[in-house]
Amino acid sequence: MKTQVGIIGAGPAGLLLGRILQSQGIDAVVLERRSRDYVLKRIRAGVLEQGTVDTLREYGVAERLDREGLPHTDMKLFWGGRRHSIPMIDENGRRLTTYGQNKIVEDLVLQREADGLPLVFDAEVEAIEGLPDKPVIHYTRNGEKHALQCDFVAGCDGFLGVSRKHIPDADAHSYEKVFPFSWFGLLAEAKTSTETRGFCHSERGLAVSSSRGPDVSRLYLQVPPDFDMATMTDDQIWDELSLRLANQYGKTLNRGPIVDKAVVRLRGFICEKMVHGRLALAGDACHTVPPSGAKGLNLAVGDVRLLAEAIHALLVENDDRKLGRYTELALQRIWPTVHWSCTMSEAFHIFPGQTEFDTRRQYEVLNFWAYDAVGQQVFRNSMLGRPYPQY
Ligand code: RFL
Repeated sequence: MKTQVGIIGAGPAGLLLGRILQSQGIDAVVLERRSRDYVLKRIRAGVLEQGTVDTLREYGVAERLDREGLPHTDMKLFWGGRRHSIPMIDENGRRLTTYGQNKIVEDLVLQREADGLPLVFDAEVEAIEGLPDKPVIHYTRNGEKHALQCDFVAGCDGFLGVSRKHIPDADAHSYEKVFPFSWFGLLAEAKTSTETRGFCHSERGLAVSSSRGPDVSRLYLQVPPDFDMATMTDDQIWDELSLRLANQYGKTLNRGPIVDKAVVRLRGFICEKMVHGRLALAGDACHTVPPSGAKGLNLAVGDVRLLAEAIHALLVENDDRKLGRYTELALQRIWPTVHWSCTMSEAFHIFPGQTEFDTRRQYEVLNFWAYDAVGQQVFRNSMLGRPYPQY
């Protein structure tokens, strides 16, 4: 088999890249190790920057997002027994929109299938041979081995993927910080009350409540790093959420069946070497952010926009200058965004051995964001996202 661009991974990065390349008349094959059903049901991100929404519109995959996305113009932060609201719309009308990553993935998968373009599920990529110039992707599907010859390979296979391993010295160019706690992510069939929605600093640990639709809540609890979710019943989960998010504010959480649970370790990670010959990384394959900034998906979209332009220049115009600048430009967005996500993590979580002094310092950071004009701008602009770098 042969194609112009072999895309490893059918997450938001790989699928969106496929869509942009299609609009540029470039052929691609998307290979995904998981089943179709698993990919469509995977619950993850949901807070979209305006740039992400605009990009999905630009490439014609925002029809349902425009119908079902929930735009918000402020963000609620809770700490020290009070709720605080920070305006979240800027002078250009940019704001955040909540729309599940699983829906974005589904929209892109359905579009790709409707267009009759190759998207192979259950295809586990094992190696990329022939780098730097003549890449061949080797993958296994239903026990059979396949080889895909490519003019270019895009590694969009997430933090645990294989692509990064094919970048020489990737480890030597990588930076990582692992936080001493995890997030317990929950999806519940329960209406999210506007009175309990927001980011909460609690002495029991962070809690987050957000809405994913009229009758669906997305909730998170800070838990110990080695937390075993089997140790908590659903009633205990709701009790803990209530203690952190509602009780001390005189509010009540709407409860309902919990339909999805996952534990994720918080880490910041950046691999600064994103290109090797005709292989380039995008999205979580080259950076991971703690979810407290709600940035991972949004960063992936920024990478893919740049990468698609570089691939077009290389394959259509035989010009490799954009690819040569891809890493530098992507990093201009990645580092500040990783910094912001880590800053949010540091402000909202209870750290092992935390003292009252540490908590008061966190309150000062939160006060600055909520009540200082400069702080409000820092918070708003960081949440709304940085502009996309241009070649
Ligand atoms: P993904 O989504 O991990 O997709 C990678 C795909 O590659 C496949 N794959 C392979 N395929 C073939 N062969 C192999 N050898 C392969 N190895 C891996 C995988 O099966 C998978 O399908 O990476 P991508 O596309 O870069 O997208 C990144 C985003 O998924 C991620 O950054 C966000 O989900 C992060 N994130 C959030 N981001 C936001 O922008 N806003 C949020 O509110 C937000 N909340 C979150 C989050 C991530 C979370 N978890 C679970 C990590 C909340 C959570 C809890």
